[in-house]
Amino acid sequence: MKTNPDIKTEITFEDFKAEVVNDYKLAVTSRECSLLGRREVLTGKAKFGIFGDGKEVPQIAWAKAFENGDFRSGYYRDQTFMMAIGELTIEQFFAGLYANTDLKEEPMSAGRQMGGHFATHSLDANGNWNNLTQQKNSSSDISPTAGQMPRLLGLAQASKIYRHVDGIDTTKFSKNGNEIAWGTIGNASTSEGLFFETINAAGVLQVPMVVSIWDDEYGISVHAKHQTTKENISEILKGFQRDENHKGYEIFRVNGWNYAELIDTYQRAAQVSRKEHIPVMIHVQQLTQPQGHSTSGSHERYKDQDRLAWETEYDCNAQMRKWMIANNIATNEELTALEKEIKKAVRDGKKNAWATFIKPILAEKQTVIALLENAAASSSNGAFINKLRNDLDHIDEPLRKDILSTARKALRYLISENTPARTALQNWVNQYIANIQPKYSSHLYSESDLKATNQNEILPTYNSDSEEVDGRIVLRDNFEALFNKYPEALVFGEDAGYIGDVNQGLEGLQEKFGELRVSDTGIREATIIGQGIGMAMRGLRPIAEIQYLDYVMYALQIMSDDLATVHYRTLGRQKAPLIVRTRGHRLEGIWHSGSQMGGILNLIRGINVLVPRNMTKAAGFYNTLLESDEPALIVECLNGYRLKEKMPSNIGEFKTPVGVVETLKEGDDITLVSYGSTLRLVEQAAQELLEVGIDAEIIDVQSLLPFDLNHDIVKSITKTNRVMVIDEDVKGGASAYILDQILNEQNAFEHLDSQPKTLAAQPHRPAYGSDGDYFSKPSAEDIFEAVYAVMHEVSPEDYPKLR
Ligand SMILES: Cc1ncc(C[n+]2csc(CCOP(=O)(O)OP(=O)(O)O)c2C)c(N)n1
Ligand SMILES: [Mg+2]
Repeated sequence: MKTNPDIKTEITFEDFKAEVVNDYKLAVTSRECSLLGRREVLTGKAKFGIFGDGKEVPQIAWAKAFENGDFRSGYYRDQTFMMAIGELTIEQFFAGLYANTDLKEEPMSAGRQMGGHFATHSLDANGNWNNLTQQKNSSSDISPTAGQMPRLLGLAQASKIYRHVDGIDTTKFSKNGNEIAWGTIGNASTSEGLFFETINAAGVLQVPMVVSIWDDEYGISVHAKHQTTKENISEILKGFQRDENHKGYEIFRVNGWNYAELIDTYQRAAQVSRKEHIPVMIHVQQLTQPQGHSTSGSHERYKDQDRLAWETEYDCNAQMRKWMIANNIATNEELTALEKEIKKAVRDGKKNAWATFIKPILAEKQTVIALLENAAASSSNGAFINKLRNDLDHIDEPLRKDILSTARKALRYLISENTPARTALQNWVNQYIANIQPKYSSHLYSESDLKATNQNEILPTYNSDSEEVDGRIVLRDNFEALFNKYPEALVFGEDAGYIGDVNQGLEGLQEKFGELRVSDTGIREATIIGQGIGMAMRGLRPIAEIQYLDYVMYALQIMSDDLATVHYRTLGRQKAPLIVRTRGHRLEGIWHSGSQMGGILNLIRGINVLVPRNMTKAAGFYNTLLESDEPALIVECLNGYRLKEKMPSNIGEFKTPVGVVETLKEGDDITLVSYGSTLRLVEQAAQELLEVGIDAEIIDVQSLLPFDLNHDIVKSITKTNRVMVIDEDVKGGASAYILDQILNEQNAFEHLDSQPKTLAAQPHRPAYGSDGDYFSKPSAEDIFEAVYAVMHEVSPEDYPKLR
């Protein structure tokens, strides 16, 4: 069941009628899914439902303009569109509602996302690209309102890059940049900053992006008068309209219940955007929400009688039906018969989806019942186990949780018995967890051959006449080599283009590679990341620069909600191997100290977080990441650009491994663990400690996510039996993360003779100036004294109290 996109060619009235009837069929099918979906939630078969009712007809018009190669970035109302492009069946709709973990049944997310969050597959099961030009593409949805907007910008920008940049292999990604990125957003969500930031940026960039605003006057219960100035988003965005002298947008307005006008509008929008590469806004007004916002509440609570009556009359499906009868496309009787047929088809589809979902679970239940019966028969606690068995047996439609928790509880009754039945149950529980846990936890990172941790180290090489240069020169020359090697690589950010970034790591590269590949952006961190996510999803290799680590905060929401979850939430069927470049650590002042590592680290699981201590290490990370298929945040040391480093002779080739630590100094007394700029202070303190007879070992973490995969830190601790983590972040930040890894993942506890320590900053942000820094973050003296105090505790005679 799809809409026929080919409405531009000459057709007979009979063909036309058939097509309209088919569209109506789609609209009603989608509506029936919504109605039945709500009932499934209310009767407890599904947890939560949010549906596309009231938005059916415009989505069919949109689907007719949507071509192979195009991308959607939308939100939870778009089920009709997904059905109309042939990417969502009735069965799949319900499989999503039930959270079926089988990707074949639930292709949107294998049950990881609640229903209404749509996606297509850009990658095959091995992580290889499908040919995106031969399929209709939907980037995977996220729930935060307007969170789909930044990515939309990048999806559109990719077309511009593909049309204008030479040398890229576009086979799987683009046909001369003809693809449109289509966005959808609810009227209320246009109040979000991300919406305005994206709209402005797309106007500046002039990219083929068509945004539809589904306007039903409400955002849950909150009326447009609380959301939008003048209660009209296209009215207030009028200034974006292009004219003879200025580039800008084409803005359309159309009523969401007017089938014929909708089709015409979407055709015109597509034509102008595809051909001229301009952004378009379609304000689809007068939409309704027949069942209210979601299954969590009813709209009768906040809509008055007049509004409810208006919504019944102007329901887009009802209006389409009326129009079809008025225009002799179908009779009332024909449509009634069709509607009956559709109701049955949806009911049948729902039943099939449920049967498919529950079948394996019922088999698992029977297995456990049998195991429990055996266990009960041979156990002195048989009565208790039988009770568990009977309770499980009474659950007709169990969750996996019911089955597994019953089996685990039964094991407690068998602790002191050594029977084959117990072993069988133990084996089943272990095997079940091994099989089922990945359904919920796999694919946070790449599982393909290209995964970052598969990239082996290649050391930088040096000639006898290798020069000592400023660190930024190593970076710059390395970027130049990379841009030569990868025509699909590009970098963009504030001041990244014309001047070659604030620290000159991209100096001269815009001249060499052009303004599309090395570009300046507006001050808009979230959409800089969005550009990167969208372009990476379409096969390019973007490097998005966030000027300073402190301003990653503006981008953090989208990195956390979107970038970090792409691969996970699609079970590895979409990826965005974006590299985020930033600089931080040990500058001075509340918003220029770049220390908030713990917050970042904990919010972006799914992204590699790399903290190179110098520019050669940093360059090596870029080289590694470009060979991999994973996203990463690389934090360069802000105070390292002018420090001298030897220029490697294999620039662009050497690779810093991900997840591997480096020992910077060997020693026997204590292991000091740190990263980034703080290491220089640790090294200084370690030298001074030698003078009082304390020989510390220093380890550079380099890679916070993933963390020390070889467990080298605990190997060091088996020698020193002491450990201290030193960090410029607040206490409980990155240092707590590192210590948790050392204690819980590496089991360092049994090798420790002293309390494991962390040394971190004051709980406030660092004050300005060198003294502000000295009294806010750990200093070399702080480190010296903290280590000395550990040794004092070990041997007060050898290390008498310092102060
Ligand atoms: C950032 C964020 N804030 C709040 C929510 C909760 N929420 C979900 S949908 C919604 C209303 C959206 O209304 P609108 O954009 O008009 O879309 P509609 O549901 O009406 O189609 C809200 C407040 C959310 N998902 N994300
Ligand atoms: Mg709304």
